[in-house]
Amino acid sequence: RVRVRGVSIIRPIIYGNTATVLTPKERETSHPDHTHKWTVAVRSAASPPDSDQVGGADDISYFIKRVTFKLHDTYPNPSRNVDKPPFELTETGWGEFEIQIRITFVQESGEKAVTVYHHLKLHPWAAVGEPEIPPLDVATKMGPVHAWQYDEVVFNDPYQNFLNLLTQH
Ligand code: SLL
Repeated sequence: RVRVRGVSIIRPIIYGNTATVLTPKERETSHPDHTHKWTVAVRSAASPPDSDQVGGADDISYFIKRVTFKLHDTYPNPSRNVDKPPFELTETGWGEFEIQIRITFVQESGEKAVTVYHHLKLHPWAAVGEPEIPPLDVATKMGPVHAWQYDEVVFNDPYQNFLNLLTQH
């Protein structure tokens, strides 16, 4: 196991969520208190928004082994592991909260897991003078909410075999 000194490999990622107001049809089959459907994800920053993240140039599973999304304690089994791409989780709910996102790298990397935090955003930004949380019918018309954060995973002095793996992609 030899580290290659002086080399840094950077992989751009995004993490965050999209959210929509549940349609009347969706509300029939979900928890009575739930108003929104949302998806939280970790993705390659190089991926097109509609990518399924599997296999293509935007697949991040060659260096990420697992993503753990730690949800609010009001959810059953709040710690959710995703072990293959797409590294995302879809749920319904009524409230915003902080999601802990733990990214575990592949074994060969020899790297410790990293943790980032994302504030789940359900409500669109209100215009000045408008209520902070718009009524659901107004929010529905405004369309999906998107809240994404750009970040970079940096591997310093990577092991030679891991460096090979990284640069083959
Ligand atoms: C708070 N921000 O600090 C709020 C918590 C919790 C949201 C929001 C669903 C839970 C369930 C849900 O939307 N929880 O019914 O499974 O108090």
